[in-house]
Amino acid sequence: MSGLFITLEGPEGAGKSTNRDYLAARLSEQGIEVLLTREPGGTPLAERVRELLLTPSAEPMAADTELLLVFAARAQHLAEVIRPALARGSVVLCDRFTDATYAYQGGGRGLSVERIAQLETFVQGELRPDLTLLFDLPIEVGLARAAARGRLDRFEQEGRSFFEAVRQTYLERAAQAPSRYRILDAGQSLVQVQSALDALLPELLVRCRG
Ligand code: Z5A
Repeated sequence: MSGLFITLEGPEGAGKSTNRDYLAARLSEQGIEVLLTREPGGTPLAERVRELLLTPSAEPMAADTELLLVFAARAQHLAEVIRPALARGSVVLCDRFTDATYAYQGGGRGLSVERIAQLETFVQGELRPDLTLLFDLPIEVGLARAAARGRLDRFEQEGRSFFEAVRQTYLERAAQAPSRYRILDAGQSLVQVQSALDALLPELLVRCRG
């Protein structure tokens, strides 16, 4: 595979989508072919799985069901979108990927890391992100941004301890593999976050062209 796989991660309301679009515009200005996508989702079938995962329901979803749905959507997304784009040499900017599974299903739900790692290998083989931008911010700031948008999805209805575990898992994973992660302070104003992204741009351009 000759493209570059960049993921954006972080807790609720961290600004991943907003900054994914900003980064895509900066890269496109430099003549880089960028494919924007997201998880769960990214294909019609995977978007239907996303609906199942995010829509609150009277029937509680078992944690293992949630984990398998996340990886089912990912298998489709990889086959239909991500692997073909990387094979074409594109830069793929993906809003959440398997780090989110470790953070939400592992940290948040308490599922075994070994089980998640087995599914990761089963679904992805050797494929891992080349670079992950972690948008980190205090939980209350992100939840306030999410709440300002109105109706909360199934995950956003969780309690504070769930989101603290999500945030800690992200930070621990970044500390374990610092060469893959760049941590951005997403609690700052949007202008400040985007100027931190601008500072990363020269490195990103080298890697995109590499
Ligand atoms: N999930 C999972 O459990 N396991 C998995 O493996 C995967 C996902 C892949 C859907 O993800 C859910 O799926 C997610 C985890 C679970 N949990 N939830 N909910 P999602 O990415 O679609 O959902 P999200 O994290 O809730 O997205 P979000 O809240 O839209 O966050 P965001 O993309 O990081 O933020 P945003 O949309 O760019 O910005 C949110 C608002 O804040 C918006 O009004 C912005 O204008 C504003 N904003 C952004 N940045 C700033 C700054 N710096 N200052 C002030 N305001 C800002």
